[in-house]
Amino acid sequence: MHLFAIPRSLNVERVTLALGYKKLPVEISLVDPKDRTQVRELSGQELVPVLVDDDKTIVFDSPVVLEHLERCYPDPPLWPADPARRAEMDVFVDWFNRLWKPAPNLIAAGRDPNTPAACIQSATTPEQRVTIATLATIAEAADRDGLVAPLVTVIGEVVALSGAVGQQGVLVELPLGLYTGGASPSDRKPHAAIARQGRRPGATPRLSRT
Ligand SMILES: N[C@@H](CCC(=O)N[C@@H](CS)C(=O)NCC(=O)O)C(=O)O
Repeated sequence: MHLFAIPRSLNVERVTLALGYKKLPVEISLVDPKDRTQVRELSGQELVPVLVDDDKTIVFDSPVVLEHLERCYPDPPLWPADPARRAEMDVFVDWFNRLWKPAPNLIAAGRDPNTPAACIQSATTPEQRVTIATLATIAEAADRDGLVAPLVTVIGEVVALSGAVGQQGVLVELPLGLYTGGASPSDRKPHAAIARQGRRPGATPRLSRT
């Protein structure tokens, strides 16, 4: 089995940890971060980890690699046997992937830690819950507010709109993404009328693509 990797990659580490746990021998090739030719030719995409199994099956995307290893080499198992405990673990990993990991990764890549960020649970339904913070604090804030996966994380200046209009967390689907908050009286777009009324889109007809 062969693993294409880069150093200090959490996605690579979780695969190497799984390989180690399952005592599967592996040859590791460190990829030059500036030259992804080999990875692209093998897998059709540029990110690592990429696993080439002994039967030449090529697998990429670390959660998919873990599932592959579990399916092909079930002993010792990574997931609990009980279906409910398995589902709990899936939810935890989803939370980790969508919330805990992206913010520090973006900050490490140079994004301003004060960039507005929001987590939205059950978006567009009457159960919708929103936590607004910054890139540096969003994971902690969502945790404090008790939000659970699956959720959507929105990062960027669009998040600040919700504070600017002084309404709380009404979220309206837009032709090009999500609109958080209310709307100014002069905004004549259809989504603005709905946001001004403070209606929850889950309880009203959804806006359609225009
Ligand atoms: N969803 C993928 C993401 C893979 C990913 O983002 N890989 C990073 C390393 S952690 C990468 O190859 N980044 C390109 C680079 O660093 O140049 C996974 O979980 O494997």
